[in-house]
Amino acid sequence: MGMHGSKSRRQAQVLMLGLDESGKSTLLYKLKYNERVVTVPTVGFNVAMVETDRSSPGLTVWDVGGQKKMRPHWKHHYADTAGLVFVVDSADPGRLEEARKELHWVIKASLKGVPLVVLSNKQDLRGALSPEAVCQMLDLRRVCEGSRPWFIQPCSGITGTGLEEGFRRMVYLMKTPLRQTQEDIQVKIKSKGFRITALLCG
Ligand SMILES: Nc1nc2c(ncn2[C@@H]2O[C@H](COP(=O)(O)OP(=O)(O)OP(=O)(O)O)[C@@H](O)[C@H]2O)c(=O)[nH]1
Ligand SMILES: [Mg+2]
Repeated sequence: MGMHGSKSRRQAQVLMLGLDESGKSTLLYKLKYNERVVTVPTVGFNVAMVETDRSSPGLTVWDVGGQKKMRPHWKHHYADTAGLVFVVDSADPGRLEEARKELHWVIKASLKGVPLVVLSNKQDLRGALSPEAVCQMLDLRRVCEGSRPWFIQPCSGITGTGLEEGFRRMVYLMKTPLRQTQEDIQVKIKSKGFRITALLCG
């Protein structure tokens, strides 16, 4: 799947949320341009079209600022959202409870049934929590169980590792009925040289 610029393809809207500093803008630039950029906190949003394989819609990814003062604006982006990407800083466990609250707030209030991909970002940093640990701290299984397809993907917005996989997974979840994804339970993914197990759907 080439994650490059797109012109006249069908588009599906993907909303990318997460706390400030989780790395949303960094990873979007890396995915789209394969460039490392010096970011500033996003006030408002960035938007980028990300191409997928020919049989799938392209993705229009909305990266909305995550600072506290920006979070009340998240809801203005819910309409027409076909997929939610929630980014967390896996190397900052002290903020995972705040991330959990914000994520639960978003998906309990709205975006019913919309597929969720959690990007367990900053895996390049020493001491980054594994996706399984992040999954537990976000209480993902319980909050998504039976109601939405979901996946947690380890990644790094700096090295680019795991980014295409995460968005490819989003395309898969958008195209696949919930029942089928529930059967597709254990997906082996590689992280930091170890085989780890990520759970697909609750
Ligand atoms: N080591 C490391 N640093 C990262 C990674 N992703 C982002 N960063 C750094 O984290 C900081 C915040 O990144 P941003 O992309 O601006 O974060 P953001 O989520 O867009 O923040 P807001 O726009 O305020 O919501 C920057 O200093 C990035 O260089 C990563 O995967 N690894
Ligand atoms: Mg940003």
